[in-house]
Amino acid sequence: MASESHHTHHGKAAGPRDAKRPRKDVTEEEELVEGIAPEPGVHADATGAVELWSYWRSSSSYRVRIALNIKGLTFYHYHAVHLVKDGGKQYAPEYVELNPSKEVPTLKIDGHVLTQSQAIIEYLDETRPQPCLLPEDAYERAVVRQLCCIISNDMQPVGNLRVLKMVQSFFAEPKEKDAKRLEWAQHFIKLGFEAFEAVVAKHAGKFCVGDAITMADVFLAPQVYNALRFKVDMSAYPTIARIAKELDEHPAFSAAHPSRQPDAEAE
Ligand SMILES: N[C@@H](CCC(=O)N[C@@H](CS)C(=O)NCC(=O)O)C(=O)O
Repeated sequence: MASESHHTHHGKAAGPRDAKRPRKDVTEEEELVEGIAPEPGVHADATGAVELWSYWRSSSSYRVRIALNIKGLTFYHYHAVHLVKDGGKQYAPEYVELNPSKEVPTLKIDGHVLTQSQAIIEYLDETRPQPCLLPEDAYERAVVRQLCCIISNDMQPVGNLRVLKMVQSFFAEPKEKDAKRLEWAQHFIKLGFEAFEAVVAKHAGKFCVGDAITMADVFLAPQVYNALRFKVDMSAYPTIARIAKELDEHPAFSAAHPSRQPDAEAE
């Protein structure tokens, strides 16, 4: 099995929305995930179920979970893809058919299978425009995308699991493997956050670009979670730290937090 199936819902009582979910995946393993309450009348997906393949600690999956919550798409099947167990379930042939990059996340929505978190989030924003994750002004949109690129092009790829594993493979001693992995991860997080801080300091209001949540915030929160995992001192990035604290308290972000996912493990 490439993934373990869970489903997400927000109330104990079965409501009309529950009736829309296909029942085939509902097993004893199902778990209740507390999220934000959806707006009355908002349906997860007009054409059927929304399904997310995710790993609790994956920052790219975390981005998509936040975006789904912001869009009120809080009822979806959660398929846990364990990136470490048995060499990584992302390599299982049935999963690779869904996601040829052998990565999470993958989202099934509107009858489409989508991969690449930024493409997924932009699809959600284009098909469900409210609340909007990209500003109306073209320059502000460019700034939002610039911030997203710092995270998704410059930072996350070099800190990805497969890259960290490769770094470790160059060293023989377990202690050295761990030390070099940490050094590598911290180096690129710091480099990226220095750039992000310089840009965001010029554009931030309550959030990264002005006072409304944008895609830049959706990308930032998971990257800060990742930085904290790698013990990066966030006091060097005061604007980022302030916004991250603000985002932590937002229900769409807190419900998407790794610790609140069905496949969360003790840290
Ligand atoms: N550009 C991709 C990156 C996805 C990605 O790297 N996912 C990581 C977890 S955050 C992964 O699945 N890594 C598995 C591996 O390295 O084997 C996206 O934005 O969706």
